Amino acid sequence: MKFDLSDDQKLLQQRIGDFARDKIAPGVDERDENEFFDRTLYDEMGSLGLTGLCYSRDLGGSGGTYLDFALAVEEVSKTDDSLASSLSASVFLCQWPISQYGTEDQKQKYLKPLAEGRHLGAFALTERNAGSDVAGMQTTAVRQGGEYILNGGKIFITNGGEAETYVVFAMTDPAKGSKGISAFILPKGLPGFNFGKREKKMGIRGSVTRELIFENVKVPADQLLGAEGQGFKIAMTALDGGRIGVAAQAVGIGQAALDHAIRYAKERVQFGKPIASQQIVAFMLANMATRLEAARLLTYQAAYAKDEGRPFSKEAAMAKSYASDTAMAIATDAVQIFGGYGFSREYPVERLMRNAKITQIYEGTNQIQNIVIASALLR
Ligand code: COS
Repeated sequence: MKFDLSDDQKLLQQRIGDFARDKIAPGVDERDENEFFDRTLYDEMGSLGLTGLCYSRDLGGSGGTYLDFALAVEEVSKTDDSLASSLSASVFLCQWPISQYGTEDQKQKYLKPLAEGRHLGAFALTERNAGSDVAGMQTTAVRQGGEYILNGGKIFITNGGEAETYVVFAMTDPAKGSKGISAFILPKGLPGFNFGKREKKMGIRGSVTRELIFENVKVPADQLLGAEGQGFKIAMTALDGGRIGVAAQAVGIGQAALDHAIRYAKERVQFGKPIASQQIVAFMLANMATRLEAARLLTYQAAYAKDEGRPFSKEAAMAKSYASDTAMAIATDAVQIFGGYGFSREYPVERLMRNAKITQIYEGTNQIQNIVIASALLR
């Protein structure tokens, strides 16, 4: 068993780390404060090849692995997890289902510009009355000749309004429950496809989360993704991959919080010595680092299983659940180590604590992850 990253993977981490230091870090607080998604930074990540890392060269990618991509998400997340969240949602949740279930035409038309980083993608599953319970969705798609007519709406959509391409789920046969869901590719700009409320969020404020509204949207039948009725499976398999991205994002947040806490604990002097010399603080740091390493290993293991073509739903759910709880715990401890300064918005750990929270919630709450893990164990 090998635990080392390859030289290429270390080089990738270094390249992204340099980019993050030079380009991403300078405006991270302002973007959070102003709730600003900086598309130029996303475009630059595309130019660096991050949006196409795990797709083949003929589709605009560089033929890398999902583990490479998880490393990229982690590295971006250390500096700006809002940006990591936009990247991960586009690549795992929009690009991947097109790569897996799309026709050749769909891949050339939609996946290629996404993988090349010229377009941004989104995944539209959640509805007002259908969050954890995906089969409860009320958006409908009714076939009329060569088109489907979509009506309904989606909420909490990462990259909503900013993205050019949306993988959207709708009921084509409501009587069949989860087997009556189908997936569609919707480009931005289709008549009747509009954007509603932009969420004002606790964290990841540098990424956009928005409502989608469908009013008699005419979707050509060749924009059906996969087969009619295959939508639930497409959504679940996309979320399996997406959870590796959330886990990587959480590991990045945890690493950033730990780094800040170590630096501060070595500098901050109380009772005549740095607080890092107080055993109570040193032991907190030790526990934070140990949990983080376990979260990282679970994340890489899930990505590796995906790359090897093995079942990985359980592994991804474990990684997502453990890494997100870990990020929340580490960020909270980092705030504690900073004391009053940790509660101040002048220091980055309060942003990390706010941002960690969403990793326990989106792409399935951690309660849902336990359902996925338990159902795999008991199957
Ligand atoms: N990968 C591939 N197929 C999957 C799948 C996955 N991860 N999860 C479910 N499916 C398939 C099932 O195998 C089943 O197909 P068949 O009937 O052909 O065997 C079909 O989808 C319907 O699944 P169903 O939900 O009826 O039963 P299961 O017992 O397989 O799954 C759980 C139960 C709870 C594990 C599943 O419904 C689930 O993962 N729900 C979580 C939903 C979720 O993540 N919500 C949050 C959304 S956040 S945007």
